[in-house]
Amino acid sequence: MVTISRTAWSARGTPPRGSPESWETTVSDAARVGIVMGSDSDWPVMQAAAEALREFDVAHEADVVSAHRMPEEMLAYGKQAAGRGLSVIIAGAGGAAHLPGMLAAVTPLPVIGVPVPLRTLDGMDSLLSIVQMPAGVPVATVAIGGARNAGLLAVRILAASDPALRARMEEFQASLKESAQAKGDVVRREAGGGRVGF
Ligand code: RP5
Repeated sequence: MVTISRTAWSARGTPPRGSPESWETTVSDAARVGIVMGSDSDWPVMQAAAEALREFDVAHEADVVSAHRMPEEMLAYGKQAAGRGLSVIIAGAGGAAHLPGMLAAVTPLPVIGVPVPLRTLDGMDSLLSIVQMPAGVPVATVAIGGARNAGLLAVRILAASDPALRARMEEFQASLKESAQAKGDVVRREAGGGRVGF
């Protein structure tokens, strides 16, 4: 049962038939990863997390759950996340970015924080707000604007107990290696040199 999410995006292709309300419930109940953010202005950054999850066919939901503007709903989201079947929360926020830490305070699930860069301070404020958690309440913080890595880290967390997903992550890593090697080919060709020993 969904009590918080009003707007959700699914990784599961075509939405099931039915009313918008039942679609939302179906999508959110199936989600394994919750992507939340302080404002819709964070979405252009945060959608990279959703894209990464989609690449691995990991069902997810996304919504605005502001720590400062809707604190009761934020706490309810965090408290209900595990019971709703989520396994990982990705939380992005900018400025005084308290959302990831506050969610980590009320859920036993792993929380990945994404510092969203705002116009001022280049995202350093967001980064420091998220990364400097007190002992006992961890938030796995990715780089400023690093939502794609947040999505990939969520996949790795799920893959630790999901052999099929782990195999897909290994394939992905092999493809990264191939593309890095292709970049080396370009540099060596332009530099007029040969292999450098590996
Ligand atoms: C933060 O304030 C949000 O996470 C967002 O990064 C920032 C600005 O929010 P808006 O004023 O664009 O709604 O809480």
